[in-house]
Amino acid sequence: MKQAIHSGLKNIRAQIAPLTEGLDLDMVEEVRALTHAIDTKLLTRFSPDFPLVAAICGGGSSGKSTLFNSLLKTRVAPSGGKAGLNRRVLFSIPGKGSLREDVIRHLARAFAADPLPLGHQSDLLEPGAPLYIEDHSSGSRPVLMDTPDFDTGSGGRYTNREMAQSALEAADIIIYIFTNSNYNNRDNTDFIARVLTGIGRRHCFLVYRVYPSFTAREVEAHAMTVARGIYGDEAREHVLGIYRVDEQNQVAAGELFMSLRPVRPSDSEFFGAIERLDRLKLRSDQHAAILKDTVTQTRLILDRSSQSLDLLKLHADAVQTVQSLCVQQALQHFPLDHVMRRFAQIWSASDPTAVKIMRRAGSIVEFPLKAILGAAGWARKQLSAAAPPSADENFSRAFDEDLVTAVTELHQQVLGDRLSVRLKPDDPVAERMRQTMARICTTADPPAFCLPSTEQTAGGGAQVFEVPVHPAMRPAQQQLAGRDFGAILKDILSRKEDLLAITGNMETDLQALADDFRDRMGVWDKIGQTFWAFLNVLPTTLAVTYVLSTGDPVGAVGIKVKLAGLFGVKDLYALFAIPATSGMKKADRKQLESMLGPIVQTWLNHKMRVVSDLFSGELTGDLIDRADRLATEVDSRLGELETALGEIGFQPGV
Ligand SMILES: Nc1nc2c(ncn2[C@@H]2O[C@H](COP(=O)(O)OP(=O)(O)OP(=O)(O)O)[C@@H](O)[C@H]2O)c(=O)[nH]1
Ligand SMILES: [Mg+2]
Repeated sequence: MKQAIHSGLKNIRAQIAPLTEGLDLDMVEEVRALTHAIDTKLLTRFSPDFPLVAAICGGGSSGKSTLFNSLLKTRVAPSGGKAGLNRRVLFSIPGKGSLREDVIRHLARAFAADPLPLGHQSDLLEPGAPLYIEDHSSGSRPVLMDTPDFDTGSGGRYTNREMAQSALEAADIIIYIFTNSNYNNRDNTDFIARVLTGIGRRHCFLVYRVYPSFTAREVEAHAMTVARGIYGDEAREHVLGIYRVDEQNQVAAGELFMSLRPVRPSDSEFFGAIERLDRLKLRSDQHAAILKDTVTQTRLILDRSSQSLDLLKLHADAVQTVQSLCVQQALQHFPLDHVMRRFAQIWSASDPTAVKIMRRAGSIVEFPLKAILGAAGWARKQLSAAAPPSADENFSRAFDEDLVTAVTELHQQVLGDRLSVRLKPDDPVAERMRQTMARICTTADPPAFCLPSTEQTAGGGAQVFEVPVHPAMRPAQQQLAGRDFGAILKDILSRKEDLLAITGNMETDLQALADDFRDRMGVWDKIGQTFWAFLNVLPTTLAVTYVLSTGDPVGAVGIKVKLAGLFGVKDLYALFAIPATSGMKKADRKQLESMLGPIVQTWLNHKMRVVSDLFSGELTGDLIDRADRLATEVDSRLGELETALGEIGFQPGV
């Protein structure tokens, strides 16, 4: 085998199981079969004179042990009695010395247990490691295997299937023996088909134990039913020979060995046929077939894994998005008094002296703001730190409600089977989700949400994405579910003061904002005066009427300030109700907007971050961290697998 292929296979072997386990992919059997084939069929390099391995298999009491004995002209394998007699595999191992050691080592890989020499016949009646006898005949007979049946059992469980499966997997060719009572048993042929044709199809001899009265035509017809059951349309290419064993009482009595007769004119005498098998050709054909199937199967697992990775990213994206929507919900009400007052203090502290004097005289506030203010003295009052108590109380209550609602919603969503993400169709997150879903839904095995009915359009033109929880994230979910929600809520509410505080960082940003405004205005122009007046009139008129909205606001007397949201959720607006009587001019309104925007944005940037960090810490952080780590790991494994397939350089279907 070429070095590159060998290294590619080793890499596939190393990556495939951790990849699918990490993603909790429902492909356990496929992965097992693949790694088993790589281990036992591809990575094992044996000498060219290594014998073929032929498994005699079939249903219970079909005559497997009798055939094994007949081929070897011995009576070591126990036969007769109840069906399901043999509980373990018996090998005939040819030769002596190094070849025998080679064979044993190779067979051990297939069975995960070293074959032991057969001590007593009755050992075969107990489950355990495979046993072997030595075959000292001359000629190049394959290693023969007498195997346990695969159809006895009760309650839907087959007693010996696992052992029978390992035997079939270890074989290069199969000798399938059947009787008139089980030749059309689909369950049996399905089983063989699954094991035999899963990775690297293998050829077979068919042996029909039949009444002497059956014609050759009948025997061939029944045998072809079996062949089609195993190989489907390719039956003829894979059947090496069809033989009949006529029922004979002397055989049952142990007086005679079975004798096999070719059924079709093209079939040659059985013993000669198995000795003459072109070992090298069979093995190299089989090797190529296994390699091809390995590549196809790896590609399939890789595709399913990358679909699952998309689902994982979609899930993590949905959690982040729901969280950012909940953060907005928690910040729906803005403590405008508080922030504006602080900003006004910062602003006035940096006033030039001349302005300070004039302001005290109350002469710089112009109409219509003068009318709203009522008296110039009002402005001075606003510069004291005390807030009007009623506004603060209102705000505090609204903030509590918002916070509890947001935390409850986030908690419920993150713990559910699916997340409902409600977005406007032109939202960039919606676009991203649509793209990911489209990619997932065009794969061979699309998940349930690809059904058109699950993409709903909700009221207000919003679109609801139903995003399922990724199976690999269940443990993180369960961990969160195990925590006391009341305690989480209490914890979050206890941080309320921190959430509302104007922290050092925000202070710095507000200061920078004030400097920026001043730079743009110049020291002593009319805009500057109006600006200052606005700053002071705003808290009383707008305090708790601020609403954060993702919708396009309608309303004649509102001021709408467009803001940047979190995680790209767009169309975020702060809405301020302006008293209809204020008689504000369009130009004033424009200016008010340009002033409010940056202040609200500064507050929002800080608070979104703080609330978001709090929600991450209490609710979503672990899940998102795990999803991120897994996604990184899976990405790298997928890359390794692509490289490995490139090294093998074998295109499926070629
Ligand atoms: N009459 C007759 N009986 C046979 C013939 N071949 C096998 N038998 C009998 O069929 C029964 C089952 O044979 P076994 O060789 O033990 O069958 P097996 O497939 O190994 O059975 P398990 O190991 O139990 O799965 C025994 O009683 C055999 O003597 C035959 O050619 N003619
Ligand atoms: Mg048997």
